[in-house]
Amino acid sequence: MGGENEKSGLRLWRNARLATMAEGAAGFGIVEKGALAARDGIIVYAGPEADMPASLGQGAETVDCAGRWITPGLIDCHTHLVYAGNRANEFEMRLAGATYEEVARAGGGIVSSVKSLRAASEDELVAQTLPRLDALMAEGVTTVEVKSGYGLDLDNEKKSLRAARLLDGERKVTVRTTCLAAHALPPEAQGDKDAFIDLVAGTILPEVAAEKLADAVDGFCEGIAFSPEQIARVFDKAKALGLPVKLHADQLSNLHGAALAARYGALSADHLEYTDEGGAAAMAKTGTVATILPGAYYFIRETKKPPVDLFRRHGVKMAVATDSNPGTSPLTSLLLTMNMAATLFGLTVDECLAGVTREAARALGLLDKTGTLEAGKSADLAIWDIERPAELVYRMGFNPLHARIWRGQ
Ligand code: DI6
Ligand code: FE
Repeated sequence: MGGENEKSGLRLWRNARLATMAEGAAGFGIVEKGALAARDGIIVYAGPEADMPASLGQGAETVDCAGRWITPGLIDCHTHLVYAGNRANEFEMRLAGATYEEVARAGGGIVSSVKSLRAASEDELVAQTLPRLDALMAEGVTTVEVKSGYGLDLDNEKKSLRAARLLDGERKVTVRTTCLAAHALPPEAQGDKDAFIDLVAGTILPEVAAEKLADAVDGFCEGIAFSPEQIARVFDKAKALGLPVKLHADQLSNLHGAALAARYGALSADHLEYTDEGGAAAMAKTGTVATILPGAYYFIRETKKPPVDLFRRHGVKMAVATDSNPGTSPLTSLLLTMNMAATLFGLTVDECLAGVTREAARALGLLDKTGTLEAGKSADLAIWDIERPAELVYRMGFNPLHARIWRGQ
């Protein structure tokens, strides 16, 4: 693959089966005998090879896909990928009977990751994060969202977000950053949640916005974290700064976080195990995506499932993500995540695949740029050695990726 060909800008993948995942297309938007052409990293054609304009075939650097499947590059729209160390010790505590909330209240949990992150330099954070990013990318991920939330003071939140911003200089992948300063109460706040929210809304968010370190703002609305009123103050500031919001909502109890997120026109509300019908209806009204995170459900042995049927009935779109984090979801496989979403929550194969492509793009506000195989979008592709799309959801611990293409390369 010569540099000259790449400079000519036109690339063609032919003899492929496409799952375009285009909105409204039935059953994955399948195109048998398909072809996809991209110019300068942007898709200019995706459809039947027989219908492709002849001009696109001429002078293009051409790849014969030998009947392999092409899907949109996968998108992990909810991760806490930047952290230091790990919490295998807490895993052992939980195996001995402690719950996630008990571990958190005993000074473990998020706060122990805060200690480790504060002690790490920006370079160390990047170095510790890259293997996790590589694991995601090895399964065809071309876009990943990365949250802060283990810094919990101005300098360390900024350090986390800067580390996240550095990742896409190190790898061929799109990184979107989210400021999750309202994740947990740091020890120095001495129990004063309102004062900490003052710091988040008054200092951290404005500085992060001024330095353009975050693409969105998130919060953790939960008994062990922040109340709906406190989150509302964070969201008011985010809106004033022009940043879209998303929320960790109703994960361990129903504080009506889904409805709160919807009220602010959030891109997504995430987790949602305890969300009720009012929450689902509110999300439908504002087009807030429900991000389903089966890794956390599995790992903390939650038993309450997110109300998938309510989301379907109300027409709420569902994304599926790893929630990759050291405490509740040390998971760096979107393929396994899809299997969990299907096996644990009953998502269909179509819903799983849409959840890690089109709907994940929607949850990041990127649907106009990626997430489906359609002209005008970035040529972010995953090419698979499979016979049918269901294999991507069906297998556990096997990676059939043949090639990963990011922005046409
Ligand atoms: N919910 C989660 O599952 C993660 N954060 C959150 O708000 C847990 C993060 C951690 O335990 O480190
Ligand atoms: Fe999370």
